[in-house]
Amino acid sequence: MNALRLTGRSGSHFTRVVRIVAHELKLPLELNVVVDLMSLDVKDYGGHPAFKIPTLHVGDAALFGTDNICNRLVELAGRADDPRIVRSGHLTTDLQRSAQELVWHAMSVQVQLIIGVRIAKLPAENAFFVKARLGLHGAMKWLDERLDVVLAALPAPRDLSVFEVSLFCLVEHVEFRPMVPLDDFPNLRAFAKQFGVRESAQLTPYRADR
Ligand SMILES: N[C@@H](CCC(=O)N[C@@H](CS)C(=O)NCC(=O)O)C(=O)O
Repeated sequence: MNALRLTGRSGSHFTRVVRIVAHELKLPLELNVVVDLMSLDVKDYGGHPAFKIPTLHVGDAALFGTDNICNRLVELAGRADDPRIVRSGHLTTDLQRSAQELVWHAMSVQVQLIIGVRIAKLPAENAFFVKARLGLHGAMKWLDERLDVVLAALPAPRDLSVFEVSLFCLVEHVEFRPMVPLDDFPNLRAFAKQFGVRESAQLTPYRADR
């Protein structure tokens, strides 16, 4: 199979979710790097009209949204009916669904803080960012306190769950771009350490693209 193309960045946690899932599914994926996140040219984002990454390119089509892309990769790998691949839509309890929502939310807050404070140099003490950072901490604390129950309720045996991949990418990203103290979340830390031994995780470390 020809390599699929993904527009993204090595330092982007949403991009990494897709890269890990592709690797776990044994789908070759080539990364087209967005060099300047402040670019206002849609072409630089692989055609994403909202200037976001990642974008997956399948033939002439472009697919937006990390969760959508994960679903598409599972289809492309011919494993859409495989119960060992647990996608976000397979979560059955309110607790699991809330957990997945908080992971996506926390990842989005990190993006707000990076674009707003780190790149656009807006004041970190602005009420918008103060609330965002507190919300990020709250979401991660919630996840930390319930992690065991959420993981125990995931379908098993499984090869992969999008929940675990996204949680891993979130936790390691907080280490890469510190915004809240990771020491406050010992269970998330332990989980990331365990997940991080996977080849797919080792092959996709966060780094700044030049
Ligand atoms: N809902 C999108 C969110 C993607 C997202 O926020 N990506 C970040 C990079 S990790 C981004 O595009 N940042 C640039 C910006 O927001 O201007 C998805 O699921 O793919």
